[in-house]
Amino acid sequence: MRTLYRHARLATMAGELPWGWVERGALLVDGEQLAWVGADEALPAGLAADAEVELGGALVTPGLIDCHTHLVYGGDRAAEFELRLRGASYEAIARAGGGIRSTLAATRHASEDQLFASAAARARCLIAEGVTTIEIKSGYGLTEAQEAKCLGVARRIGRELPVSVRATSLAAHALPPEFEGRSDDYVDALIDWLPRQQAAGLVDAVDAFCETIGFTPAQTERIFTAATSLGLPVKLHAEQLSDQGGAALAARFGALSADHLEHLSATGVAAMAAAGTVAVLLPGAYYFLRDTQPPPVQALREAGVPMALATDHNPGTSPALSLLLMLNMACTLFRLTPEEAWRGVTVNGARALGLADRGRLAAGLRADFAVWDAEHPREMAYRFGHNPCRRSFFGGIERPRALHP
Ligand code: DI6
Ligand code: FE
Repeated sequence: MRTLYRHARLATMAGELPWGWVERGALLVDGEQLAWVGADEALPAGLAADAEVELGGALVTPGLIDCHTHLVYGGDRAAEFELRLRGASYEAIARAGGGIRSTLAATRHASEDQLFASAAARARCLIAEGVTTIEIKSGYGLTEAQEAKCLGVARRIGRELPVSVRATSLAAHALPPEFEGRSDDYVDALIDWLPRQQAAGLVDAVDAFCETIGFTPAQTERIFTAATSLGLPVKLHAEQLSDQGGAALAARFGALSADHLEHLSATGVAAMAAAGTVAVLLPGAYYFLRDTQPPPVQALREAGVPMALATDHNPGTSPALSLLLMLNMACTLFRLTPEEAWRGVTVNGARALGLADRGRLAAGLRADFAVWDAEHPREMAYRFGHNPCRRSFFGGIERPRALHP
């Protein structure tokens, strides 16, 4: 079945033109894929469609990609937010057993169905904005069974909702209380779980939180050695609160991405550029923690490091459920251009997940796209608190219109 979508204004995010712009464009969808993308009048005569859909000049972009989320967890941290407003720091709360550990307890208590219900509700918020691919990390279970429960919920989101899910094992997120004072033993344990997580089809990549309140570079290196020997790609929470040299370490392992990067050094930038590691910028966490040191965007830009953008949705540092809001924050807080921000949630978001089949509108790629009530995508970087997504297509199939406002 081939369907031709005509009379669209396309921001393909592909090719040489800014935005990959096509003023009067068309998309030919064949099954799950785009069979042809170009100017309306240039459609080759031999490409017959079984059906035609008139888009009436509407703006069409690739489906959005949220390449860094912690969507599966129990409870919330609204009370901790109040504590922080009264002066407690994120690190101090974490050291006192709050923070990630309080979410750990709530997640362990939650059933698989409860976790699925809350995570699916969050995923629907992202889907409403045209998101078609979501990365979901574990990291709030921290035992083999609990981590499997959370990764299983991530997989179930991908099965039951019209969205692609990439599942990342982040067992090295925090030290569980059972391992107090024995962080190396915990690293041994989580390395031992990996082959079984992989055999169960629960994991697409491995991540770690390399930080003074997380895991050391030496521990991260052990985790990465284990992951890469299994053929699993790695990613890293690097240089969020301090410079641990995490990005350079990640680059040495050919990491797909290094994420956060507020405290990234020039050495780290150079290492990422040489390795082709994507910089995933997370303005939601920067904003919510009231950080004052933005990531070195100009240095990343000059070095040609691809920049992606994500919500980092998590209960502690970024309870954001809008990737469109991140477009605005990346521009206002980090000084990305609207086009860079959009590349961050499309083509570079795909690259941060190692997915070559999406993130642009081009022949041969997945037919994941969104239709907007807007003249130009820069409007979505400019406005905030507004969702003009009207329709979206996932693998060539229109998602229920009720999912959109
Ligand atoms: N960095 C973050 O910002 C989140 N995880 C991480 O490694 C915070 C997670 C939390 O506070 O629950
Ligand atoms: Fe994160």
